[in-house]
Amino acid sequence: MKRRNLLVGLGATLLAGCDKIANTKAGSSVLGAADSLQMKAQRLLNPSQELVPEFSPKDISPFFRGNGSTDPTNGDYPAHAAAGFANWQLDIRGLVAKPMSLSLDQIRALPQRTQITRHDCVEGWSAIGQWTGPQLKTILDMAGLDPRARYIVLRCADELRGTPYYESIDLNDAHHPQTIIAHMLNGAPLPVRNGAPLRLRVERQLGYKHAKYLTGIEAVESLANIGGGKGGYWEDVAGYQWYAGI
Ligand SMILES: Nc1nc2c(c(=O)[nH]1)N[C@H]1C(S)=C(S)[C@@H](COP(=O)(O)O)O[C@H]1N2
Ligand SMILES: [Mo]
Repeated sequence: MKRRNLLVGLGATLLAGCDKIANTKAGSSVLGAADSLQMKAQRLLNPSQELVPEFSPKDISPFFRGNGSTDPTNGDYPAHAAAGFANWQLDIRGLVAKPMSLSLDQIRALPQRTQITRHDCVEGWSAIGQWTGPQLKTILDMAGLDPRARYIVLRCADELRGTPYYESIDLNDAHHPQTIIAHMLNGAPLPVRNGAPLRLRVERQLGYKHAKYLTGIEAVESLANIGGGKGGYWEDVAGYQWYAGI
């Protein structure tokens, strides 16, 4: 409990500083939104985009453990891993004006964000890691969200008990400044254990929302036709809550 209080206290101190940045960014992105589709999509969002605590390099966990799938053996994944993920593509599809498929080079060429955050898994462990990648918002802005879009579905390459892993978040989390498509952990390409070559970081949510081995990002109006209709693998098979905010 002592450690927890310390972390909460530290978080509050950091937030005071980070808020200013968040406000500036939100302000400038609203002013810069010339595209009317974007404007309509953004009006649906909760304006509060406070940042979660970020830590310093000395806080980074010496080992960021893997959980769930840690070495996918299904489909093309082993061949991609053997090729160093040189031919990996991330598809942006669904309710977007311009569906697209991005290579890792294209993803690395976008503006990048690096953040040191704490990951909390419902199974009772936490780890602090430094993640780098473009904001999901940058990619969604490139593709142009349709005003009907209400959720972003994350499609993954791995399977658990024969079912591909999937997750979903609302547009508020999708546009949050700390929601990134990470391709690096602690300054190196993502290890296979932690979701190589791409994984979601959605820092206001519990571990199972942070989809690894990303192959697709799909904008949808409803989650009814995704998997069992509850919005994610664990939501569908084990009744985990869809909104896993922390
Ligand atoms: N594709 C995919 N993403 C996933 C999982 C998984 O099994 N497959 N497990 C989830 C769970 S429960 C947690 S806690 C984190 C673990 O991330 P890590 O392996 O980097 O620790 O990934 C999440 N994302
Ligand atoms: Mo987890």
